[in-house]
Amino acid sequence: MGTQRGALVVFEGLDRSGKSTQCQRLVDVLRANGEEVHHMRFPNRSSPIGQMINSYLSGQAQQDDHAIHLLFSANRWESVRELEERINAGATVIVDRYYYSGCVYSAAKHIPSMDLEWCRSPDVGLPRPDVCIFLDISAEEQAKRGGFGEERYEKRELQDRVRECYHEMRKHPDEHADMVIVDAGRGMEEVEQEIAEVVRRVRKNVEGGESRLRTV
Ligand code: 2DT
Ligand code: MG
Repeated sequence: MGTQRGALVVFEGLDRSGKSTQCQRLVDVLRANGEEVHHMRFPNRSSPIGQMINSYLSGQAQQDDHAIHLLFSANRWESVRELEERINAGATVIVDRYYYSGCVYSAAKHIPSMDLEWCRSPDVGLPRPDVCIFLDISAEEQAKRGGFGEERYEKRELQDRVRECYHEMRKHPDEHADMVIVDAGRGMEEVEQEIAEVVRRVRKNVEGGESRLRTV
């Protein structure tokens, strides 16, 4: 019998939803329990493709909207082997943003040739998460937390459209089964506890279930 595979846990949410903080906390707690954990985030700005993405996001470079969309997807594909290897070696892999971000930030631009389905297609075949924890935050709460940064997508109007696209995406039959909404407008500890519960349940399912990793 081979090694029991690990779970693939994805975090999604708008900017200021507390996503990166909650990811880090989960990683820390699991590691403190002696678990094998691998933490990734997309975009991974360190690769050559990631550097192109970073230049685009920071406003230093321009890109056609389709081209940048495909670069974000390519940035996931260039990590796919590492992702699969870690999972198959038994690690819990925790990912901060994945193809859901790829879909919704692009679709929110409302470009006719870039609907959700088109946006999703270059990611078809990637490892499918065992759960996508969607940290949901209202426009009001997001505004209260204030301080959008300077990057390209950190604008009120686009963020509102991104929120709509996340909820739209959740209607897709596959996405619906995987996406768990967590109300991220609450205190950090409360949100953390709910996430821990979701992750406990998912890891138990993976341990008890069919070991093969599914694909998007
Ligand atoms: P961070 O602030 O989390 O670094 O994200 N984005 C992200 C996309 O438009 N497409 C994608 O595929 C991914 C992964 C979301 C930087 C911005 O990049 C957006 C916010
Ligand atoms: Mg950001």
